[in-house]
Amino acid sequence: MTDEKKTTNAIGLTRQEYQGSPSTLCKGCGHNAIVNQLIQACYELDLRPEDIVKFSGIGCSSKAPTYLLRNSFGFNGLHGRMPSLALGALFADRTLLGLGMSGDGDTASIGMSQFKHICRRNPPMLYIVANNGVYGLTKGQFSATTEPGVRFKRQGTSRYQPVDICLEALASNASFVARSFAGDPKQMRSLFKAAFRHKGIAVIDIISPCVSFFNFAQSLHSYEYGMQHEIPLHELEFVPNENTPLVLKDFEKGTVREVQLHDKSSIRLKKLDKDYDPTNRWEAFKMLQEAEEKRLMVTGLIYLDPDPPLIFDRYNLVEEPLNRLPEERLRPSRESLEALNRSMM
Ligand SMILES: Cc1ncc(C[n+]2csc(CCOP(=O)(O)OP(=O)(O)O)c2C)c(N)n1
Ligand code: SF4
Ligand SMILES: [Mg+2]
Repeated sequence: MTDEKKTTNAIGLTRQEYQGSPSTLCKGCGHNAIVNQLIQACYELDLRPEDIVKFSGIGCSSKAPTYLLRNSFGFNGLHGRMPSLALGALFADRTLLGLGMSGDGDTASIGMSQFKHICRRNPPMLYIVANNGVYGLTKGQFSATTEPGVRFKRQGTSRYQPVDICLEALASNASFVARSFAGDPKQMRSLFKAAFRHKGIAVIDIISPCVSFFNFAQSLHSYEYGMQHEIPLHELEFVPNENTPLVLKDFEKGTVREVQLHDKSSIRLKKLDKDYDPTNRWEAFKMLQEAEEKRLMVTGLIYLDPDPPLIFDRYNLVEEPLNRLPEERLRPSRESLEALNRSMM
């Protein structure tokens, strides 16, 4: 046995035990790089696979949950309908943590309305959009995130302004919004760890090149463009709770900002070029708008509300998960139904 196979984390699991079936995606596909970092983040965070529930829609990106966490529950839904599936399942069992994986077609084309509504509801879930700017599974049609002017072999040219997934998430009140690049494994891993610890939905838009249909050097979704043009907002590090001070620290001599999450773990952000405060929603809008105008690939933690209400906090729910309640406790009594009917007369 190799050392990696023997080494276990704090709950006694090896990295291998976080893997799934072998990938059937193309060699070099960005989605594979995302899966690898998800496996690593879950392993390093000591998450129990049985406490995670995976969701996806349709697309190469939506196949990806099969390649990790073989012992987790998983639901593969209809194209663009992952959010309603996820909300239902997470509402039924609120001991679980959601991991959703979708594509730019699945989220920003057919699934846009569902996406916006799950953002505003804030369930406990990491929602990844593996954004390659193309429909990969159906062999290369342009999607809602393709930049205008690009010529595809068979589909012609995309004519419209692209949808910015981070802007849409922010406008829909998502409580954690980030962008990353499949060619930047360290940043992805830190963001995934922070996202798993976040209280609510964490939307991460990951530029994830499709090497078979849209990896042209001039495309904003290619490896070459990302490698040459990625502009990280900051250097990110996730700090587990035991080392974290209880206050929100500001820049220390203009270099490091620590943003604390609700469980007292934190994200340490090392300033690179400019000061950037990810807890300021207006600053996030402005930054995204400027990046879009100048066609910049800005990555990092874009927005964070460290302690937002979860969807469950807005309902008067019993303590136990709904899926464990016996039928007699789920069924309203005859008297309560009659009272309800009377109240509506
Ligand atoms: C209702 C419906 N419409 C269309 C399709 C065909 N279809 C399957 S995957 C897909 C696009 C997937 O693109 P994306 O979500 O970007 O995933 P990728 O393959 O690029 O990772 C489409 C249009 C479908 N399966 N269901
Ligand atoms: S077609 Fe594109 S998106 Fe699909 S697996 Fe291949 S490289 Fe990845
Ligand atoms: Mg796609």
